Amino acid sequence: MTEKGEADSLLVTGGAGFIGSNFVRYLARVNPQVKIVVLDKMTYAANPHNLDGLSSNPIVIRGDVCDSSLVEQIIREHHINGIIHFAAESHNDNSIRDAAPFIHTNIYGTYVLLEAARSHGLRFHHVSTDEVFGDTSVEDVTRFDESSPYHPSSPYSATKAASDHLVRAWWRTYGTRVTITNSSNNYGPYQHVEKFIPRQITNILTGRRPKVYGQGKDVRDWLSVEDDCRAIWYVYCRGRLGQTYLVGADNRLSNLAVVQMILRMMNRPLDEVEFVGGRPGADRRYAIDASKIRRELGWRPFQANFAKSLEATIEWYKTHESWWIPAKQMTELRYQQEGH
Ligand code: NAD
Ligand code: TDX
Repeated sequence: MTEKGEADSLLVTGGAGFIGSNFVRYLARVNPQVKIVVLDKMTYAANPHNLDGLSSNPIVIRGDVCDSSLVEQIIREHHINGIIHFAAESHNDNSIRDAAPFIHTNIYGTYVLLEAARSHGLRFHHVSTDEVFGDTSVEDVTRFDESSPYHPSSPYSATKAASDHLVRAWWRTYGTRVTITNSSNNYGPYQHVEKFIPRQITNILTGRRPKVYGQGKDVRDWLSVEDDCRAIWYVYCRGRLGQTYLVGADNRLSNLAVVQMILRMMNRPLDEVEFVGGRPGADRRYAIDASKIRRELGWRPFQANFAKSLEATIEWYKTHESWWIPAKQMTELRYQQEGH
């Protein structure tokens, strides 16, 4: 039971993806009595092995969050009383190539789950991103907070912004018990090799050069996935209903600086970087002010030392080749076709 005695049967959408699977692992560790039902479409981004080896095995259902009758059936069958919604198409580059699955899953899928939460009176937590606020210039020193205006740039971030608006509308109109977290860039184990940090580590491990878009000046605010999972759980259990909480650990670094750290940690020369074509409409800088979740819920990052956690992430990819090798070649082929 959580502090409010709510989440003893939890539907975790997207639980076989990167953050979702880390969340299931986290929860199995800190609250093993919570029954977890994972609903995941098992897209290219999922890996069913992400959930292997848990002592309290979650129930894993392969299916689409857009399938309202399946969602209804799961809620009834498993006596679900809360939803934590991770499922999404999550990669900006893919959304630039083809926005359709993003619009379907990220917007329509969120609507289906909100309707289910409304009709069954369920608690609903929506996992969202700092990208809904757009970017700042690289030189800027300001940070986004909960009152920052929405200004998304890519098809991906526009669909996440739309889903956030739906969540707030269900709170205001129907009183559905919602919360939202908007987190900055996560890193850690089980992240797909299409994403920046795992791509560079696995490029080096497979004899490729790290690929940096443009000149590598764009800045991201890195957050360890475990710190994000804990923040999501704090907000689910103790967050004020109808509220948004921003999550970040003040680890802002240019992409080039991160790649150079990885090269150094992997004993490679710094000039091994290959600069490739940038992303159309690329966001320059994200920066998160996480004061609200710190103040209201006592959250703070446990893995605030980015270099140390990056080392651990490199070690994870070194020791989990069989996890990422099957996806690597296809991912690089796709990037090659796009000039990245
Ligand atoms: P991911 O791509 O690794 O995982 C997404 C999961 O959702 C996959 O398992 C996939 O199979 C599943 N999925 C996709 N479409 C589905 C559908 N229609 N029905 C059911 N399942 C479906 O993504 P991630 O990086 O783990 O991100 C999880 C959530 O966190 C997303 O909502 C994303 O927008 C948000 N977020 C991510 C980051 C980040 O840095 N990765 C930062 C902030 C917020
Ligand atoms: O090979 C690369 N080289 C490179 O320079 C890749 C894959 C990316 N980049 C750059 C683009 C970005 O400036 O690195 C930065 C990070 O890129 P991604 O890992 O694709 O992340 P980003 O676009 O910032 O979005 C991520 O954080 C917010 C997640 O993918 C989103 O799901 C989340 O909402």
